[in-house]
Amino acid sequence: MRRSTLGLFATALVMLTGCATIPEGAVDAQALECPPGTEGCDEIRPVGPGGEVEFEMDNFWFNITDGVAVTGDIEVTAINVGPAYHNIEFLGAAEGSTFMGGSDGDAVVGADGNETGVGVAALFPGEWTVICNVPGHRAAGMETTMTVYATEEEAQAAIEAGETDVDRDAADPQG
Ligand SMILES: [Cu+2]
Repeated sequence: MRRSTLGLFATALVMLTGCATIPEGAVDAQALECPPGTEGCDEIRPVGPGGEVEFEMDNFWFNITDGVAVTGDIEVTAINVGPAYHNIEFLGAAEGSTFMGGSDGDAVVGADGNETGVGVAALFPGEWTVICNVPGHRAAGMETTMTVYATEEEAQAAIEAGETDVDRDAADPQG
């Protein structure tokens, strides 16, 4: 099901001519606005309603517990149900995400043990790899995927079909 959806994105991409730097899956994208007096701005950002997604995390797993993501700025709530610090990075998130920097690098949100954090990930439509980038944690199991839908209609169809990411990993969070 996801594969055929991504095929549609690829078809739409053909219409976006003249922008060689647009990422794969960028159905609806716009360049960042250039500050007055500058030139050469070619950063491309996802445009859309975004949405809200909630993750639970612990040593060493993620589970998406609520929400659905549509392209745009997606509010990401990270509920840490364990004792150790973890963060959430979407590999390839666009400019406009709340990149933490420092030792967290391109993570968009982090949370200490039994705390909750909120960040924003700017994502194009597609299936994204989600990791905790604390050294060793990805290899220990903190890697999952999250689907970002191109439109709210697509997201609604996935909800009605019971095909969203919510609780997908709950039965076997270590898996
Ligand atoms: Cu971690």
